[in-house]
Amino acid sequence: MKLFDNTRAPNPRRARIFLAEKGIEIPTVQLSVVDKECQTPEFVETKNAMQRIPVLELDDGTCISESVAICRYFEALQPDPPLMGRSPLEQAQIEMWNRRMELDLFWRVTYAFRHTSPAMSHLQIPQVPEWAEANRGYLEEELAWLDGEMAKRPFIAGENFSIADITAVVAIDFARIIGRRLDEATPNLLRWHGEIAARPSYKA
Ligand SMILES: N[C@@H](CCC(=O)N[C@@H](CS)C(=O)NCC(=O)O)C(=O)O
Repeated sequence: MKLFDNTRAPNPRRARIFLAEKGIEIPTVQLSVVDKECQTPEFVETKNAMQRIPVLELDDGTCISESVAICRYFEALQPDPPLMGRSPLEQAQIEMWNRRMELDLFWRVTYAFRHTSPAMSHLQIPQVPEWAEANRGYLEEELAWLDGEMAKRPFIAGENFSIADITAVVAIDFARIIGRRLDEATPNLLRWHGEIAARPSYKA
């Protein structure tokens, strides 16, 4: 199998960190997002009609896209260490937190970036700067709220590292591209980020 990837793009990084936590190594094929290599007829026809990476291609040619679906596949193939929960309750809680991190954090940053960056103007059509600005505001609210949550527990979804930490750390790192870095205003998030960044998988 192989992973269609880009080392600078945030969604593929989610899959790479997940794989690193599992100790799984697979070959990657690097595609350029800005050069529209996810939009070639061959890619759209045979890899992902949604024109997005990451994509996992299995040895029989089956392709799985969507970061979480790729993670789910590896979680089922290799349950240890568990990153998506074991008990029904853990699974539901991690799912809840991962969705929150994706919808209310990751996508806020993505919209703020894609709707203002000149580098994205040929990919994000139309760009709506007001939508970017609105998402910057929502992002600030989300970071303040999440800081309060992280005063209560070590990891995003509870006592253990999970896919929700991966989504959150990738989103927060991605926010640098819009000039937003964590600071002392969110000390609990800073503590959490420092611990996540110390894990070997962070460099994946
Ligand atoms: N929901 C998808 C989103 C994937 C996505 O947006 N990937 C970006 C790279 S971070 C991409 O391929 N963009 C290509 C483009 O905009 O043309 C997932 O979770 O995998």
